[in-house]
Amino acid sequence: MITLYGMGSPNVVKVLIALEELTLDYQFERCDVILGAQHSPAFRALSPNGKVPVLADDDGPITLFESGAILIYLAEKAGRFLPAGSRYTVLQWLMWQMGGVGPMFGQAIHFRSGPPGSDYARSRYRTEMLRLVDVAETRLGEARYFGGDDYSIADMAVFPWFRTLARFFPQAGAGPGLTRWRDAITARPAVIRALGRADKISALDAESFKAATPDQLDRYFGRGAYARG
Ligand SMILES: N[C@@H](CCC(=O)N[C@@H](CS)C(=O)NCC(=O)O)C(=O)O
Repeated sequence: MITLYGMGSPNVVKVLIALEELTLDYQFERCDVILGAQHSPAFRALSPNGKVPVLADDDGPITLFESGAILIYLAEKAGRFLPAGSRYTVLQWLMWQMGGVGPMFGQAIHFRSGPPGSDYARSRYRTEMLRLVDVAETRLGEARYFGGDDYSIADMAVFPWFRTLARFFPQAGAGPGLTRWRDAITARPAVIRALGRADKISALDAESFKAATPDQLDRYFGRGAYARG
């Protein structure tokens, strides 16, 4: 049995999409990162990095953190979505997502409306986010999917971040290439199932945000008593 530990965030949604696409048997275990569950010894035993997603597969057995590594593992396990003929192109775009899109979109969203005094950070991350959006638009103007002709784990990695981006920056990512690509992926039955599940998990995350104490929020955001340096 496969267990996915996570929340409703884009890095977890990537793995939900992969599991649904591959029709693998899995269970989902919510880790309430807003209230601090990722700091428990039990979770740290699964992931020394203390972040989600984490995937545990009894077959192996293996326990993995980092969504990109998890996607590669699942694709190789099932023999799908990482075609031999475009393997390195797919991995290139997957790494582009992991090293660029995820961290930069995340920061652009975090700083979009503050905190006060963060004009420099807001402009810096927004600028890099928009540059990455342009790179994606150019790629999808020349290829059907990030890896080329075939839908792959690179698309599964990038898609949830553009979905999240659209909520906060509706004008970004509205070009013809990205729109065609996003519409094609949104229509996939496995993606519909994954997003349905993700939305229910996100509703629980939203409740945790409301229930969180100021101290729990400070810890989650690495600020106040938890700021270092
Ligand atoms: N590069 C990692 C990023 C993981 C990550 O940042 N996870 C966030 C949720 S999307 C998290 O667990 N945050 C909790 C925390 O930072 O304490 C991946 O793609 O798996």
